[in-house]
Amino acid sequence: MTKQYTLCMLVKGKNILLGMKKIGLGAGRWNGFGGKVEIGETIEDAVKREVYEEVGVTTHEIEQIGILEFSFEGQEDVMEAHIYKSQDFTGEPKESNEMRPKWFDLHAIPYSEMWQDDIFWLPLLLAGKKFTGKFHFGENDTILEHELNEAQEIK
Ligand code: 6U4
Repeated sequence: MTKQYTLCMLVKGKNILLGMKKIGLGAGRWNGFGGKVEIGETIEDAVKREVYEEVGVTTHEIEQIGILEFSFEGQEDVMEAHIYKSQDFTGEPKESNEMRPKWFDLHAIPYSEMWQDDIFWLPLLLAGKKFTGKFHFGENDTILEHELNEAQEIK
């Protein structure tokens, strides 16, 4: 089954706000903010809710950048991650039970402590490009196969 998730990258000037995931999927890695889309909620509402819940920041404008499918060897469920960017948000980033936030210079993004797919698509997002793709993971969340394409618009 395909389940919908959100993932939002918060960018201000030359910096990006990432969160060290403390629990659950991707724990121990720096990540954007997001989670499952709940029943009865639009994807945009889910992005805004998760960003607020995880880091205490209110997003005013969000832009859809891509859709990525994440799958894992031996698991039927596919994560359909809706990737967003926001450069217009307010509020002081605050640690939550899920995330410990930290600002990073755009030239010092900690890719070696992030999901392995991020180095493929985050540079595109930061360059103002849109994309769709698929990443299939094996043991230790290592990429076994992937495909990534730039897109004019995301439907
Ligand atoms: P629960 O446990 O129901 O509260 P929820 O907080 O809704 O879960 P969570 O945090 O487990 O969901 O969602 C996973 C988050 O991790 C989403 O924002 C998507 C993100 N994510 C998953 N796989 C990823 C990957 N390969 N690369 C990446 N982010 C990923 O950059």
